Amino acid sequence: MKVGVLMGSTSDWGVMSGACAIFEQFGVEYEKKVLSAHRTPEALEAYVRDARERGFAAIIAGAGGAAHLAGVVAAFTTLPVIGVPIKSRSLEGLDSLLSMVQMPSGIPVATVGIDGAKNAALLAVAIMAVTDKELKVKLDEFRAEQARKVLEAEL
Ligand code: RP5
Repeated sequence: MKVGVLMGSTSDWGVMSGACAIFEQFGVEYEKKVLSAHRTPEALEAYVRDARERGFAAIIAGAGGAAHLAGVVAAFTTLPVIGVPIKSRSLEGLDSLLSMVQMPSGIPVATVGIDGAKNAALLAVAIMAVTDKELKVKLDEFRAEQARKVLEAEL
């Protein structure tokens, strides 16, 4: 199983690369691609429609401004969709967050915080770890290591 990492523009890569770094750390296969809900709607639909058949477990979608990417992805698939609102130039990402988080009932997008690509990837890992025991062990180790760092922190 793999995860799709979509973004609306190459300008989102600086943030979305954080998700890819998590997948590399966990040894999760992923596919990254730039597709836009507005600039390339037909190509986006084609990509998402057969994502389940191509072995995807979840799709992460990062976009900024009028950030409709994750919602449109969710409209075309019943795979779990995780949205990453990207900090925008004009409104600091509040526009991205609000246009992503309030999905109509029945078409969910799990929206993380502004620029929260790392958490989006960790959520995808958690979804896959429900059935993947090896990944569950890695996730537990990740949490334990994180806790250790907090408890050993010196000021
Ligand atoms: C959105 O518009 C993209 O996801 C990006 O966050 C934002 C700006 O895109 P560019 O104008 O930098 O291509 O579609």
